[in-house]
Amino acid sequence: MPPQRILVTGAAGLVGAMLRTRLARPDRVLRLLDIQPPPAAEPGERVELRTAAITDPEAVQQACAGVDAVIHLAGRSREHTWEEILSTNVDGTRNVLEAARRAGVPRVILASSNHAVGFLPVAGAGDEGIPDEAPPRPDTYYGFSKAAMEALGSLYHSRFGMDVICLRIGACTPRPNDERDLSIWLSPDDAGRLFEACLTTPSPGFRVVWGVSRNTRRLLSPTGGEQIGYHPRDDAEDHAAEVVPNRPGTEQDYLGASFTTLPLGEPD
Ligand code: 15L
Repeated sequence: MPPQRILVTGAAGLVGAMLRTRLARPDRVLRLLDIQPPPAAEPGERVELRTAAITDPEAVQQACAGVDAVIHLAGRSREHTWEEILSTNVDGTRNVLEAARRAGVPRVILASSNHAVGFLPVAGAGDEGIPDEAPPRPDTYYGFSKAAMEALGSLYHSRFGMDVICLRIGACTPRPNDERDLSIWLSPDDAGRLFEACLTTPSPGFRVVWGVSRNTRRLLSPTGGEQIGYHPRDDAEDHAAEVVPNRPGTEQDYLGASFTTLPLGEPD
């Protein structure tokens, strides 16, 4: 059997680096693409390194050749100018989906964000948590681009039958940094478990799923994750003594917190 081959865009970024070791399997090749050259392969590591921008459709097309699944992490990860957000996050995502379609890649996992729904009131979470598929309420142009990403994923599923899972990631950092993160943290190990579930769950169709750990101060529903076989183990509460208070004056009534008051279109 040939090895499974997975293209990871944005592989040199924070989440990409976390996944590189955690998604490694003896029968799997990770094709790592980034605009910055990804770090060289370790001895025995089954990786293929590609340096290219997702705004280059030909390079993305070449990167999709012979691939079984795409994990799309690349893009601006915070607020930026409208032009840059449209080019990198919206056109870039469309390039990835279109290249995957042309190459016959059956499954694409899209890194969306809590900021696609950043204007959801935290008070409305209830005991069950905010549902995975809550309608878009972006808090920035960045959040808009994540909502657009989800809509593009839905389009490519409906038109072409591709499996597309959009992960609305909370705060994926080595440790929770501030009080807010105690509700929305996604630990590096749980990120590995989540993306592995996305790769292995049978016939997911189109889904929107929260990307969070098993946090005591739960705000977001665990249901969508459970349905794809994601069983998080980490709890931000274990780090509660180390986090800093939320910055005074930042908006905590909404899920997107400080993003809801950032100047729109100003690089953050
Ligand atoms: C995101 O979507 C960003 O990419 C990340 O930098 C964090 O700001 C995170 O959301 C968050 O909400 O903490």
